[in-house]
Amino acid sequence: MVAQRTFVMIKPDGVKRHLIGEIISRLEKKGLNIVSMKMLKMSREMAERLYEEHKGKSFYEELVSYITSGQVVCMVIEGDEAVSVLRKMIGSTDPKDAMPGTIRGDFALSKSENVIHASDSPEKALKEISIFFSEELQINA
Ligand code: FUP
Repeated sequence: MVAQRTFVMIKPDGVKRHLIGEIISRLEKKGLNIVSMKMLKMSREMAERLYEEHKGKSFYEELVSYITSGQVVCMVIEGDEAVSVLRKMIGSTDPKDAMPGTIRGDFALSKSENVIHASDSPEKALKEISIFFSEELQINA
């Protein structure tokens, strides 16, 4: 087993809808470890770094405005193949396509307000952890 770290964030709609406990419970029951966790309101700068790849797209301004609109819960999650395991657990970007049993499949309907974010590659996990946490938490990502 190679422990891997990934970045997971409960988005403003997930926090407002009181889904923090439900989501953390699923991660813990899966056997993943929470290495670090914090609640904060993202600055515009943080949002621009997180969603750098989407700059210039039609939904970019709406995305940045939404993600900075309220508190988020940021986590560093560790486990065997944590990056791909988390991607499977959160489900497809558009919750209308997400399978029942996934977090987006069970709790969301809107593509722009889809409850949760998780890094889509080990490289992105490294980058995204560095936006929110100190560097020593990036190991093994
Ligand atoms: P994901 O990695 O599943 O979060 O998806 P993306 O990185 O492709 O998109 C990041 C966020 O942009 C999504 F969570 C929601 C938002 N988005 C839109 O609002 N409209 C789109 O057409 C695509 C993405």
